[in-house]
Amino acid sequence: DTDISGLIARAEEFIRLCCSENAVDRPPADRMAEIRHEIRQSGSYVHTARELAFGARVAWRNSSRCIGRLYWPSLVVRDLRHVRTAEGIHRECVEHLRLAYNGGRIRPVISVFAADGPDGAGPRIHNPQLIRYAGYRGPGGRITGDPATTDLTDRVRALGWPGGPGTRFDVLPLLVHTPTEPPRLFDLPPDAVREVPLRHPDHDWFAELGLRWYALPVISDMVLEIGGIRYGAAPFNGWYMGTEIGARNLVDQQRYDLLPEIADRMALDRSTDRTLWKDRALVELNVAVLWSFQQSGVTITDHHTESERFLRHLRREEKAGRTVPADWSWIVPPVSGGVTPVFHRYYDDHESSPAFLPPPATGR
Ligand code: HEM
Ligand code: NRG
Repeated sequence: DTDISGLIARAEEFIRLCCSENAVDRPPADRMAEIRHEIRQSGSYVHTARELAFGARVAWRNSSRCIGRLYWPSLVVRDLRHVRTAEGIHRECVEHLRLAYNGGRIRPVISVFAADGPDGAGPRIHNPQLIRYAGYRGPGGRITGDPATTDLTDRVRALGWPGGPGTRFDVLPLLVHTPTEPPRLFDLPPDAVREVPLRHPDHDWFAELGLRWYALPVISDMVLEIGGIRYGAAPFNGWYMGTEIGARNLVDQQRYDLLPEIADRMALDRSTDRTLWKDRALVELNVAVLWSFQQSGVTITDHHTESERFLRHLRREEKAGRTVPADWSWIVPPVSGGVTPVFHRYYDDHESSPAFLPPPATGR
């Protein structure tokens, strides 16, 4: 059976990696014999806790789009493979938010729920992140909230979500699907959803815009693949780099599209691109994001610091004899690219395993 031999080959590759980085408790030949036996008996195999923790950390290390990889060895791995019910997943996601937030001193955490098995997919979280704002479709194609989530918002409404208060920043419920239950919705308790109101250190009018963002980016729809085993529900977080919020989420024309409003408050001339009104508004918005998170005591990083750290990461990995796969177009920050050191070089990019894979297109 090609499935079986394919899985054995992926497992072997992974166990070899564990061995070469001293993440094994037993001679790898013994462990492989056990895995082969288990796969032939059941069609799958179960990672040890140590293999899981190492595999999750290496999946982060292999994420070629991530600039934040310096701290990969310290990822906190929550082994929740025994959790299979929608209710259990919701409960542990709420606990994840609390543990990761840690009073504002954010810790990188991953919660790994039950894996896919030989007879089909395991649990899935359909939200792209545990915390996201709703995007409500209104009359005339106008959208209230985050236009990136209109499809998910439609979907949870069709499943019975009554909708939030109707602000631009209503937090969506979790949509959890397990093999044994219909899709289920869960509200997040408000005290688990920490947010930062956005203000500007020099412009009082900025607070009047009523902008905010959530503290924790927890990606929840990617598949963690380790040694041929797929964990379809494995939400993970680090902390934000300011530009993700201040140069993309609040700025992209297909997102909150706020530059015109900010430029008008700054009394900039928008009659021509050549006044650089977009650039000037962009800088002040990014100042506001970084300053507000800092004032609220919530971990955030700026793109200059994070670029330096990433180069440190490259040097450290090369010293350890490893190449660092990296995707230039994702690593270079969306503002001031050329004044960060990550801009001025090329990178190797290649797919490696363990990995975080994009969500399977066939949503259940
Ligand atoms: C992508 C920063 C932690 C895995 C990114 C991006 C940034 C970033 C700026 C690009 C996002 C975008 O342009 O939309 C950071 C920072 C972290 C951190 C500052 C702080 C510790 C983590 C952790 C993991 C991770 C803990 C996994 C365990 C990824 C992956 C992507 C990514 C898989 C690509 C996402 C995609 O394809 O959509 N990260 N990250 N990162 N990061 Fe990190
Ligand atoms: N750009 C997305 C988040 C993507 C991942 N970024 C991180 N990941 N910082 C956004 O919400 O803006 N992380 O695990 O910390």
